Amino acid sequence: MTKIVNSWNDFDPLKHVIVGRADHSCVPPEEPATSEKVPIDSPMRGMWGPRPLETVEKANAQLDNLARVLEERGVKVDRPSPLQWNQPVITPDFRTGSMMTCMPPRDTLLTIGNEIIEAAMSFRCRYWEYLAFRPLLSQYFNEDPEFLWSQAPRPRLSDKSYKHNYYDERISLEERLVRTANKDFVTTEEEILFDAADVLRLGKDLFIQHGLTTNRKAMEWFKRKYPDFRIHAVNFPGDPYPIHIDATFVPLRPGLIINNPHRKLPEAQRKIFEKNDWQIVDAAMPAHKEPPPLCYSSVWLSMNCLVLDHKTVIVEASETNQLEQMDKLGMNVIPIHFRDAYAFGGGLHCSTADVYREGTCEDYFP
Ligand code: ABU
Repeated sequence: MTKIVNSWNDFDPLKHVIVGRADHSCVPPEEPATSEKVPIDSPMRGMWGPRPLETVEKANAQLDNLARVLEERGVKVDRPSPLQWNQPVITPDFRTGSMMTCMPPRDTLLTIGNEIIEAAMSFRCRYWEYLAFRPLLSQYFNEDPEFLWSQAPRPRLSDKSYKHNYYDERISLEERLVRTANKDFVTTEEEILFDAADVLRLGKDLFIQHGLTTNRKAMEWFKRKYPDFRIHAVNFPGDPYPIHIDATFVPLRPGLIINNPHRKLPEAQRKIFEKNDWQIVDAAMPAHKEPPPLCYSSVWLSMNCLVLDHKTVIVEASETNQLEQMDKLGMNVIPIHFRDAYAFGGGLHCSTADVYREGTCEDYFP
């Protein structure tokens, strides 16, 4: 019996990780939560169904390459077991035409110390996504006597969980920004909702983004679940589509974090970092003007890097500005091609979920 699960942050030496798979991925039908994220003039509006096979193969080739690079550096890599995602999701509370994917694992699984929590995600199409990870979690449970396997309260995702007619009209970018600043998002406070990728783990402190995929009730759940932790609700008023914190505020090592310069870090949080002598550096500008086709994420996947230890980081190979900045910040940079995977749910950090990093629960902000 050995210790398999342990991770308290995103920068201590990575020893064991899950890397997603793109097999059978679908563009899901519109639903209250996703129509929110798809811009009204996007070609993805109104279309759904299996993603073109050629794009799935290209994404898988890059995911496999990521797994290979990690293994070459001594990191153990596990892979999920994709379902046939083109099946409908039917519960007593809703019906939607298909599932989505088991990319990216970072949205579904949250590792805090020796615990992995299956998140309470707000997309109906992602309702069963955790099943792709069950064989792995079951194996960890059998092999690691200290592993805590948890699931946040399963949301019902009934109509009560969303504000309806919320974006029926064409909404300008300015209006979206006003709504973000007012913390006015598509989900209601009917039940606990969060994506794991909205949670930034820094030892005893969890910085949780309140946005399109995570609500206030989730913050309250985290406060009660972890009474010895400090839970910080963060809202980035410069982000018109606030979904996941890992292309906004990305720690590289203790004392250093890069910050999306368009997404205005609130003063209250800035003070916490500065008071404890952390350096907050504006991330380099993305090298691309647009995300790849059929991609839900923004060009800021440029900063969605995977930190292997306090000195080593994997960055997308075409993100030349980000590569250069990491080098200047004293990191050894491993560039790998990954843009073909972006459309399947995100960048290098999104596409992985921590199982084991060395290190313990530190208090970085005493
Ligand atoms: N899953 C990260 C996406 C963040 C962004 O679109 O900027």
